[in-house]
Amino acid sequence: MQTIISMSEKTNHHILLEEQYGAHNYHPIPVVLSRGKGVYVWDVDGNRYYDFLSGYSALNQGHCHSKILAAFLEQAQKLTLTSRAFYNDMLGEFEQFITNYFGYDKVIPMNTGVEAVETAIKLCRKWAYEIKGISKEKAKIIVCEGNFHGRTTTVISFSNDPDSRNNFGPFTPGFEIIPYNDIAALEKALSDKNVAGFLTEPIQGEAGVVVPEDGYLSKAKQLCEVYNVLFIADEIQTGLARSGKMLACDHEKVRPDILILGKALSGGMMPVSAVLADNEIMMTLHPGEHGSTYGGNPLACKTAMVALQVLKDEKLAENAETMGQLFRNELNQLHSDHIGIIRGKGLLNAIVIAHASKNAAWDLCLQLKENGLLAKPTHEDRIRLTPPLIINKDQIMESVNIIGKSLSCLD
Ligand code: IF1
Repeated sequence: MQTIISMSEKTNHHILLEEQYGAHNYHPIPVVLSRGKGVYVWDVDGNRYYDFLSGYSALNQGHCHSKILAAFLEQAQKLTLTSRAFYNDMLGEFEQFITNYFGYDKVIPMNTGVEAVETAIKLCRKWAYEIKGISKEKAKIIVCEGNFHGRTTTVISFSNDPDSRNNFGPFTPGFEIIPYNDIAALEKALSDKNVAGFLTEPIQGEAGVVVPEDGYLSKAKQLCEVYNVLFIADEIQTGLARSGKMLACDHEKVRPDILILGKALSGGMMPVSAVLADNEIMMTLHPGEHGSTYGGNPLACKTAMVALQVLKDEKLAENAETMGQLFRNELNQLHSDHIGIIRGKGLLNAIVIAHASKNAAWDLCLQLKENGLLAKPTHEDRIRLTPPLIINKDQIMESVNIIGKSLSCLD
């Protein structure tokens, strides 16, 4: 059993419990958190940190947002789950709220992000056979290299990340991988009459915040219209104000045919995801053809409506835009030889470490932790930096100081 050294007794205790009794499918930064509020989290010894991971963008509204928490607690004492065997007084309200909020005819409420991605894939295939007229079992969905859409067997079937795929086969057919940010490759792939959809992240998160060139999304959408293919946007990580607009697709005024949301849809309270589309697509689904035990539960619906309202009331997209620009500018002002690339949109950013040794990003994250900021590498040389969208100027400046001070560990 691994012995954790130079950790407090409390920290060591919790880490060893996970070591002993939990599967080892993660390699966390060695810190044990016990409280969160706004942009901050505290560990079991009372040390405070800036949270620059934000639950992988599930905490856009900040930890334990008072209004979202109040709604959650109020509903939790009334009615949490009915299943879809019966109606309840929250689901219809939520469906009306979120379809008006994003401008679609209908929504399918789900729980985790990957369930919403799976739902979008099933919807796309149903539409392909029953509306577009593709031959049965022939529907193909185009995806991009470097994609991350979740970890179910079908979704990893179209991943090109060996860690996500190795020894999990056999895989689900019906997907073609093309290079990201490559319009020519997309047009070539779309010439296949069996193509039903193009599934993409507007900004690739796990790949290390890869922002496509301006115009990529709008040209991709136009091509999908020409070839009668559904443009499916996975905005689970990029959406809900993270990129400086309500949706990352909004930067190019692109309206996806199928919009996938998750993570911050509940403000970090519980898993809530959703798939939005218009009637031509949605009405291909009939009773008994898709569902989920917790999908659309009253607790999720109430929580999500308040979480969405907070994004607008607190102008979090605008704040993400201005604080993101400040953050990238201040990082540039560090003029550190260790920072190769700074990239991102809004408060979805990453740094790529120059001349990174094997553990450079990990070592930097350990130093950041010692200096009061939590982040985690996405790869050996890059670190995603995604604080809650409520962060203010002073907190950005203090965080950049912490990053600047910590970079010296790479000297
Ligand atoms: C882990 C990554 C981020 C997502 C996009 C769908 C999903 C995710 C664009 C699935 C989930 C999470 C999963 C979590 C870590 C985190 C992650 F590192 F895995 F890739 F954010 F980049 N589409 N991303 O980012 O949503 O089913 O998890 O609710 O699996 O370690 P989920």
